[in-house]
Amino acid sequence: MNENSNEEVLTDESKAFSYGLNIIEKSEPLVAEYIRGELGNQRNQLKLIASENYASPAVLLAMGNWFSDKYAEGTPGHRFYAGCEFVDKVETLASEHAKDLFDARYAYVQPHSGIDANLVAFWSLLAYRVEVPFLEAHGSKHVNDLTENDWAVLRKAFGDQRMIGMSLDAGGHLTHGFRPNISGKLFDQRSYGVDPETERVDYDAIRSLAQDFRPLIIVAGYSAHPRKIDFAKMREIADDVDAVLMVDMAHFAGLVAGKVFTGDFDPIPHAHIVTSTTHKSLRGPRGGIVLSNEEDLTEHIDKGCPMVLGGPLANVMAAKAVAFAEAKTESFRSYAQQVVDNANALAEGIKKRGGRLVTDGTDNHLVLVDVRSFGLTGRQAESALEESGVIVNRNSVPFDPNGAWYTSGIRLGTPALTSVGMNCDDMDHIAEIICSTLKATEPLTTSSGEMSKAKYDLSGSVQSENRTLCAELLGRNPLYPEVGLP
Ligand code: DSN
Repeated sequence: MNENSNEEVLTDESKAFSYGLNIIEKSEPLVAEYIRGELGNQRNQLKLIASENYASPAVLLAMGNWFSDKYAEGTPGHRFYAGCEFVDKVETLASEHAKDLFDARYAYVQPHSGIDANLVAFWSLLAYRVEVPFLEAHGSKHVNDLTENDWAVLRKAFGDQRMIGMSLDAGGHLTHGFRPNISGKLFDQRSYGVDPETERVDYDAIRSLAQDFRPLIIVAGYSAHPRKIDFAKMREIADDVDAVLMVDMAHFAGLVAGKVFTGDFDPIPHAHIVTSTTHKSLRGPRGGIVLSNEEDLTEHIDKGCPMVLGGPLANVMAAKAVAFAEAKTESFRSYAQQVVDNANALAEGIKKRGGRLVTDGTDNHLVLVDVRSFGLTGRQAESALEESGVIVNRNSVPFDPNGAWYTSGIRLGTPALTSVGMNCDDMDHIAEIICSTLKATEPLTTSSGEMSKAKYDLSGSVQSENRTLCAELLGRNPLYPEVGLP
């Protein structure tokens, strides 16, 4: 409040979002209502989804403007549309920031998501390793110059390529060659798991799989593995079998940007190509990027649009430029270190209260709890925690007997709660909320007398105490305090 009057002093952020919502309200009031509702929900939930975060007001606002109206297929200076002066500038700025942030020679900032970034990477690798040599062998410069027969042979050659990636139950991602995703329909894929004892990556096993299977591409990266990966070792394995090393750092890009993962654990100096999302630990807008240090690959990556992407979203590239600028600051480095410290504190807090963790701990932003240690499935744990005000997602654990639907684990991540300022003490309180909820949850029996994998009973008193504790934690660490929307 202003000292000399009763008028409330509104921050720029409050004005921007509240005036924006007033304008939206005039066109479709329900949308304004739903946007307000989403903020309300996010403010009332303890968000531990490892792949989510809270982007800054500057990142959010950079997405909502007239850049959204412009078509700009192509690359800066080489567009298929006229009138791209400022799209060129903003794409170049985002790309320069990304190169600087990650110390990469080349950055492509157009992918709309992680799956798109991976598709750009796959097709640029196929162009470089399969199409270019084929065209050279046939004395052609372009696929349009090939005869129908030669084109059929090349199309088949694309489909004959091999890839290896981390298995889904070990924490890999669908886009790393699994059949429900287009990558699994395109590539002949084999996956590597983790060591059954340590649940960590077994580099010797990967080497022997690579030597037997001779893949074109080795994918490293994960969406649910709580440990760092040694990319120098992965590169040695790739070089040994003349494969390309592709790293999908979507989950831990913020830890690379924040210089928590350096040396052998920084993928950029070791991989031929690196892909990422921009919205997870990196805390930018929803989107993807591709980075590389390989000069020979860049012209193929640049063809991502229109090869596999629709027209670039200039508004999102603008928001990426803002997010990369933010990630270059000292405060982002402190944030990234705190994400990891918080994950470690959360892991220790859960262990000391009787929870079993995959790999017995963490050295990144995520913790994978084997909820069989509480007599539950992942599905039961996820729902019981939601009732207590904690948002997590169920996840397979290595060698999971409960399959991908019910699962035996929950995945917890600290990027979002670290963004609102929570620290290691807060993580210990959260570990207590999680463990007391899970201890107070009992699976129900089905009509045939078996233990249900979905139904459960949660003690009402524990649930309501924990909801109060969550509200207190969120009250001390509010989301977007500068945005004064009710
Ligand atoms: N949905 C993201 C995650 O949760 O890891 C990746 O697809």
